[in-house]
Amino acid sequence: MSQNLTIALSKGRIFEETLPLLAAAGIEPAENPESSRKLIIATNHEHIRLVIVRATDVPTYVQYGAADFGIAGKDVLIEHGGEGLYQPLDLQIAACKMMVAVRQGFDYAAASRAGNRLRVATKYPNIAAAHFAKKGVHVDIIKLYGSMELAPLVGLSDAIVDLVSTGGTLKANGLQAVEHIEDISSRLVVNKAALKTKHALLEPIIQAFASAI
Ligand code: PRT
Ligand code: MG
Repeated sequence: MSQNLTIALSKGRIFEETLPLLAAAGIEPAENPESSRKLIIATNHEHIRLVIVRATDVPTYVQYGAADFGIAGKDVLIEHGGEGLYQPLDLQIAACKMMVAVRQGFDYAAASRAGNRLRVATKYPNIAAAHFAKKGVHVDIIKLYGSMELAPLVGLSDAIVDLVSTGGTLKANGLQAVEHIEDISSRLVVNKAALKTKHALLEPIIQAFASAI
């Protein structure tokens, strides 16, 4: 019986930075998801296909076995919890930093003293809560789904917890990074059951990725 492989990827930077890794494993997508509206993309291998999902949904597809493996940011994996996922490789792609940022001129040192209460807007409530708990700072976490940079500008929060790569977005919005939480990059995530049942198919791909990093 010939087995099929399904790979979950998100559009944008992860897809772009994964292409060379796929190429190293001899896998070429038949279409570009940026220009195609298809959510299932064939490859040059009849038994290998890609599914295009939101970055935050990649661990879920892999956890439930709807995809055999995928690529997800460490930010997304920490928030998801990693249940049912084997994480064999840090692919060192889509690198950035999880940071605390505030309005320029805001006295973060005073506002974040142990015992104080800080309002923090973020897409990453688990990461933010763990970070401030470790510092002994009480926080009210406000969950957002995007454009975190706006929150301190309109008085929704004192601070944000967000990803920073060039720093351009913070700067353009009069914000500054004040604390480093975590270095972030993307990981290969494999469904734990598939790792056993499809080992012969998966192993060479994992090896090819590992040597291409
Ligand atoms: O966009 P969508 O809501 O669908 O989902 P997403 O934003 O989670 O997906 P995507 O494709 O934007 O990001 C996928 C993964 O890329 C994330 O999970 C991270 O692991 C990683 N990554 C690397 C980043 C960045 N760098 C990054 N800079 N994800 C987001 N950003 C955003 C950041 O949130 C901020 O708004 O870019 C802005 C800051 O960039 P600079 O360069 O201005 O500092
Ligand atoms: Mg995005």
